[in-house]
Amino acid sequence: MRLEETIQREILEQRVGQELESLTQRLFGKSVEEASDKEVYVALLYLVKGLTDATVPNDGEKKVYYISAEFLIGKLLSNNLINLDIYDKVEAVLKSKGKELSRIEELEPEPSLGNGGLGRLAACFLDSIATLGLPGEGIGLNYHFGLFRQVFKDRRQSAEKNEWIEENSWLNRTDISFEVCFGEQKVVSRLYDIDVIGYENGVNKLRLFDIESVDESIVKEGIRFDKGDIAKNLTLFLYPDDSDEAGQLLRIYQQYFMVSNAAQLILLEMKEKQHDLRKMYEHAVIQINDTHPSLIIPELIRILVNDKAFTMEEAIRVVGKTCAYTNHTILAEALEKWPLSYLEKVVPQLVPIIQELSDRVAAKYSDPAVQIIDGDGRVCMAHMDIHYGFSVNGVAAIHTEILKNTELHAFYRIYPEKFNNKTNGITFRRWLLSCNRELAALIEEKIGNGYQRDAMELEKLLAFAGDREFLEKLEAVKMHKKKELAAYVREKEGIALCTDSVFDIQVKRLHEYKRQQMNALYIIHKYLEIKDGKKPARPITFLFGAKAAPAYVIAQDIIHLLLVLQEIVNHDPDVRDYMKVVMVENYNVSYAEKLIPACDISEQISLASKEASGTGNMKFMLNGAVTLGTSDGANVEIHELVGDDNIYIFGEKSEQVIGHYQKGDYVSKQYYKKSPVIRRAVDFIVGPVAGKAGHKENLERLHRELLEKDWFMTLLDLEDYIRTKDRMLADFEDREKWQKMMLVNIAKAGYFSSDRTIAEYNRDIWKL
Ligand code: 26V
Repeated sequence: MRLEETIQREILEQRVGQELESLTQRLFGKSVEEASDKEVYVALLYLVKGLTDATVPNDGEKKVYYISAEFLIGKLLSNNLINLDIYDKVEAVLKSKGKELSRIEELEPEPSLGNGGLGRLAACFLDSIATLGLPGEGIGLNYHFGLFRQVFKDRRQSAEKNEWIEENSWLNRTDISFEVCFGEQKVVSRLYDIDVIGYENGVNKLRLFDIESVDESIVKEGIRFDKGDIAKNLTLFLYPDDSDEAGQLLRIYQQYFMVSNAAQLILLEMKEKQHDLRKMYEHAVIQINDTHPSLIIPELIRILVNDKAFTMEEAIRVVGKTCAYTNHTILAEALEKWPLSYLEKVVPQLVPIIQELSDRVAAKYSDPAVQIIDGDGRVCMAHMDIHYGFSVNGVAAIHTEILKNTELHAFYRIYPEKFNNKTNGITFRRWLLSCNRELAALIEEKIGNGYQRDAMELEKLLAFAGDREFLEKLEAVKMHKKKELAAYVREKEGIALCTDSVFDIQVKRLHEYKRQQMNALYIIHKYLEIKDGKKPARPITFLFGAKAAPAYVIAQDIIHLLLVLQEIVNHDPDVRDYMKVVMVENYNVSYAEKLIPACDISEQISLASKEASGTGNMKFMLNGAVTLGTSDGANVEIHELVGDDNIYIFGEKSEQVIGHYQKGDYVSKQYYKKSPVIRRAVDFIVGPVAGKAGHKENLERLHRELLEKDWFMTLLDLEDYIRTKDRMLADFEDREKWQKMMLVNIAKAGYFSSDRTIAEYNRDIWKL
């Protein structure tokens, strides 16, 4: 057996070598040795595409269509090589020809087709759907520039376009094309596919719609462009600034373009397979990822009634049995409500359908909380999904409970059977096997490779909690990843990190509810302590990565504060040997893959009740970081799994926080007045030291916000946060204790595999 395996591997390696050689010859007339890294990258792209073509597509009687405005897929080369099980072979072949796979991977541009958690989740789900061999595909948009590329200028964020589509890319142009009508105006779409390769399994597709008339040259400096000309701008950017009417209209144009294409594609497949449309739900299930694709419901109903001779009742029944909705946030400002007048302008053909759906609800229920069209004439997209879909799910246990008991309580009373929870997950292929090959190898050495198929097998690691040698090796891997990150940060940001310091990391979208500003106040507190002569036992490195919506003013101010602190702390001779602050530029999936394996302290400090789930928290845990977090989102489930001794939980609980909102009794100034520690940290923002490094306008506005509003209650938990983080830093000095915590966190991460999440979606909702 062993000999057979070795021979097989040698044959494959030889074949990979020959294939690659013939590709570089055919494409560039060069041998692999002669080809440039970029040319080798292109050859690898073709190699993977060839192997994918030879892989069996996952097919079946029923298929899931995961419709989403975002698929934050990240770079694909190394992930695809891993899923095809040829990573090591390719690496070995390249090495023998003087090439470094890791350097070649750097040359792949990262598609930025998502903002954060929601889009990344969709990408993890595609990986798991393919790996579990389920028939399913993602449907979304092919944004030419995606989300903006973040650049820091004068300690502020500015936005540039992110060009990711090259002549040779993972996109495959298809011959599928549809007409999409916006009232009188018609545009023609074009479908591009990206193959999604399952781990040692079949292949599925991510289907991205585009229009050929898009004109990239209309983008002026930064990401500015004429929002009016949709034939030219429709798929240029992801979520263009929607702070004004033109931006909001463009978003509706994008959403309708996405769902009109999706509906036409699904109906085309139904026709090709000769399925009975009246039993559509036996062959198709549509998962609506947040409310961005919600117009699929009225659109399908419209087509069935107008073109397929359905009665309204029949259409509502069939569509209702086909569509399921996932909620990803309880933030009121994030729940989409489009003015009926905007819909009238963009998609007048849908308005009578939406009106009808709304009237039917109004005739049955008088409660204003469950109406589809509200008193201000706005269409509540989530409400349409809940009334006219068959499933509503939250993304972590606590989140689903809050939906049922508070935010969507009125709906839960009408349709208790529709509500269900699906705790999020992450793909271990990307977030362990690919980004931390050293840790994966160490785990395999101890418990074999069964965990790669069944993540729960990671629990076998618990047996080694007393194994000194293993714990030391775990620590050695962490140190190795810290050194790699330090080298990268030095190159990218020009900042030298001390790898013996504690790496404390908060990376995620910038939002007040995530409370990066609370972390900043801790940094100020530490800085002032050091200035007072109180030195920490070991230097601390604070790392941040975050993009902020361009129109979100306070978020911009928080970024400014972090960059100001970076300047002050890293240049103060009294302090810089004890702490460093780094806000990395243009945080994205690729940067996450470098930061997460190197982390000691994982910051998950959202205001309790506000973070639906979080998925970064899971990635950090899997890579042996210890969580410092509130009882929010999936932190609650992490806490239950690892137990009190292996996590640091602080702050008020969600019931208390919800109570504060209901009573309106949180007054930030009271906390400021009561505590000299808080006062000193907060006032530093407008003091002379910060004033010298930063802009008065940003700093004063942020200071005012914290004292006069602080809607996300930063000061509520600040003192507890400082105490808990200090305790954590002290515990870091007990290396054996810390190593054991690392081990327990890795061992208990199996539950957060997206394979488990997808198996649950399939068991309870999709039934494929
Ligand atoms: C959207 C918006 C839109 C405009 C105003 C500000 C704002 C704030 C938040 C959002 C959230 C969009 C939905 C989203 O990304 N939710 C994230 O979904 C993840 C996957 O389920 C989950 O882990 C995160 O907790 C949740 O924030």
